[in-house]
Amino acid sequence: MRVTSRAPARAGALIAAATAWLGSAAAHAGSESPNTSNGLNLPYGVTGLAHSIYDLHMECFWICVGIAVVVFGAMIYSLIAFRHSKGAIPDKTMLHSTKVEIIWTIIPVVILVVVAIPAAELIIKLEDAPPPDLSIRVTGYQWKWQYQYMDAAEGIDFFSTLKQDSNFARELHSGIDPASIPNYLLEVDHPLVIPSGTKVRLLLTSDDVIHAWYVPDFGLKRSAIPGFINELWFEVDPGKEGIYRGQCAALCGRDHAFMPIVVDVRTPDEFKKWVDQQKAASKQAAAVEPQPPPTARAESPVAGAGR
Ligand SMILES: [Cu+2]
Repeated sequence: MRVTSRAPARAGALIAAATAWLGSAAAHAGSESPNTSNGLNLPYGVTGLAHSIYDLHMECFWICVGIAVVVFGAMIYSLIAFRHSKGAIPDKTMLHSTKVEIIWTIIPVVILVVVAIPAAELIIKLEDAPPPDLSIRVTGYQWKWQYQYMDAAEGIDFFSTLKQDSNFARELHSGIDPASIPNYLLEVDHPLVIPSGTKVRLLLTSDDVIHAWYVPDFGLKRSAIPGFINELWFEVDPGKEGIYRGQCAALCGRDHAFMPIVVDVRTPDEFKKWVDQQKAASKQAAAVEPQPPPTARAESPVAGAGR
């Protein structure tokens, strides 16, 4: 009696949980950015590399589905058709059969080779960076990112840190409901701005511990390691301008969860305008910046030498 009365309640709870999960996935899909994730599968992404990664992932997925159907199909059919109650007698002719052992070694090897060829091609494509149109040096710190532009945007240099409203809300006993903060823990003060339809190369390093720069919609994740420069490149499809979000993906210390990545993808024209604005603003700031008094400048090398 007990079992039968509890079962529907448990099933109801499971259905409710599944509905809530699907609901959150749908809400995620409908968020403000052109984020291509539906919360259930890999995002299709907005770069050629991300599309290739997605296609390979789906190819492997369908191979796995095919294997599962064949293996479980054979198992379930055998269990039913040759069950003991039907008077089935075990067939011992296949025990230690060399022929069978060769077959079940060769078939998985062929499947692995079929998967390994496109996987190797894709890895080469990921690593083989074409000459970039724009390079940006990215440095990870506990717990923020620094973006230093090169090439046509040379001189633009800023830090990207967690936005203040998220930072206040995350404090213990802050009294602020995190649900009231838009993009809670996924918003920064200064996003990385890049142009679409342009080959962008990031040169990743770190000033303290290992961090990792990860934006799922670009299909990319790479470690930022002190003393090393890692490279990654991408080209966002034209027409896919918008805000893309990611996070540091290497456990880098106490505030690891609080160094999100926000990329603002603009059209090449809008990006050029932004670069001009940034350059004009930094020129203005340099003109206004007070110069240190001459005595302080003369004294500092002496003070440094004495230490
Ligand atoms: Cu980090």
